[in-house]
Amino acid sequence: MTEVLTSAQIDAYDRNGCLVLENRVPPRIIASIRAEIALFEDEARGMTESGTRLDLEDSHTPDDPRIRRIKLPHMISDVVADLMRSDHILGPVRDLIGPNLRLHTSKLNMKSAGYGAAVEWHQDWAFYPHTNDDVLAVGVIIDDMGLENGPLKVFPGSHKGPVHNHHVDGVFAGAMDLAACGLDPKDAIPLTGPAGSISIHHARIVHGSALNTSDHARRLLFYECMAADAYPVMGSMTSFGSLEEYDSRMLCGSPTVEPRLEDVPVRIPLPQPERRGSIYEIQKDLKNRGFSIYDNENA
Ligand SMILES: O=C(O)CCC(=O)C(=O)O
Repeated sequence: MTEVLTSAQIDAYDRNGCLVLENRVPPRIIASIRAEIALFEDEARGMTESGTRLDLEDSHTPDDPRIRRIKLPHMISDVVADLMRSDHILGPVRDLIGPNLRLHTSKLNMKSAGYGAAVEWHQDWAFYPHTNDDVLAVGVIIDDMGLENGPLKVFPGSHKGPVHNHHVDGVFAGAMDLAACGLDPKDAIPLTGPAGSISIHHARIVHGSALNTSDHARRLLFYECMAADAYPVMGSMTSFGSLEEYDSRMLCGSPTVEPRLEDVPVRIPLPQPERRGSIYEIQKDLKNRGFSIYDNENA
């Protein structure tokens, strides 16, 4: 018995490591999230550097505010927190990885019209390996996501492959060199859909997205979560101070202190680069960039 997904959708997720569910979040919730974003845009005016709530584009100035990411939006926006705990999000996730779910993190990637930053190719799993790979990210599409505005792109089936090298000169750089990993960007597919759709991608799938050079925004709200019995491997970028704090991240079902151990490939994201912070900062140390050499058409 499933709540939302058909067996064909579950098979497709298993095979490809990704899914798009169109029109999953009601328009009134999307409208409320857009209204919240406008408040954060006001907050960014006058800021000179990224802070605990907002990650700013390199081209940001206090007079021309440019937000790259709203950090941990579920902690600073009730509408984002309520959506996270709703069946709109948790229904399909329970169908894929079971009834006991824990939040890893949330983030709202802004990718604004004309300049929104690229995210280099990577596997989330390279940042936070766990004892099993029932770990995924739900992306809530806030603006229509098409080929032109830097959609999330994935390599279908790559979630069943290796965890690729995300190090440069022996330091974790949060991104992979596609050519060195034997992958051709032409094999990546875009996860497009109208606002209110959700994408789901497996933590091991190779993915990334190009600059948004179009004239309309591409805002994507991520909830990253895992089965409650997936525990971070030591050295993972998942941190938790105490079991109580870890269990406060339960989204539904029951926590456990018995991790499920599966035969999954792991590379530890250590040593960490001196430049800490968001994925955008960590990826600055890359030598070979995927998205400066491939445009939206062929990336
Ligand atoms: O916003 C995107 O297009 C990709 C984001 C992503 O993969 C990440 O933040 O880890």
